[in-house]
Amino acid sequence: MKIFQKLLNIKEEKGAGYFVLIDPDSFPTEDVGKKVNKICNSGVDMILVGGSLLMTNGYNEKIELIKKYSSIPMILFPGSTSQIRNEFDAVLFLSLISSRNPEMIIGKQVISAPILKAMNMEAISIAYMLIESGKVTTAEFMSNSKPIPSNKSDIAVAHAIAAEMLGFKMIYLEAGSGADNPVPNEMISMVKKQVNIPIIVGGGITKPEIAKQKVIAGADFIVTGNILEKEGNSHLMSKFADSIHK
Ligand code: 1GP
Repeated sequence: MKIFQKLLNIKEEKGAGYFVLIDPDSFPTEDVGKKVNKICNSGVDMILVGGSLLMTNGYNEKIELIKKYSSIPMILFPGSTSQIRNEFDAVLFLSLISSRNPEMIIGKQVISAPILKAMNMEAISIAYMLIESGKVTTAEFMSNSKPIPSNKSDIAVAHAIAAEMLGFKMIYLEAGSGADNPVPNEMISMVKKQVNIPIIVGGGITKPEIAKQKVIAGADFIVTGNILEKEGNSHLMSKFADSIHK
């Protein structure tokens, strides 16, 4: 079964799905097994791997190991074309539709699409929107694009309607990794009212109760990354899963 169909099934069965984002820079190679086992035993639906920047060596080895230890799908959340690897079960094929930087909307995609096709890799088209979140995030800086102001839900809604009309499979409302403020509930619910495609919400979600509010507002999938990388926080994972699933 295709990963996109699995995502729809998760949404149907559990009300909403939970993704944990692994930043390959954030842990040493010898910790991969322990980390992945913890994720797979905490009710997480899928693992996302990626990041706007890679600062350490050993990416390829880590991807091989995550795949080896994982019992759930591993999906690429790409920061660049060079992160594409055969081991992934699918790739979130992002177009940064909130940007006016053509490289991030279509340029990178033209370079990576033939590679993904030749690999027979499932590419799930995602209308990716950066939402202003209190400070300049890595995604904003690296993509050289202005985020949508967090109090301008109508702008996000207009982008979302355009994304659905253009045939994107999903929408990703992104506050940016480590954001001070997550995407506002009001913006999520206004987008939800206007489109039928699933909505992923991530960035700055630091508590299970916050994740639950995002789901109540209309998020179909929640992503957490940073918060679980802080020492002693891995126990939060099953709490997040419980608060996201019905
Ligand atoms: C970033 O949405 C993800 O792309 C996760 O963000 O690291 O803040 O949880 P955090």
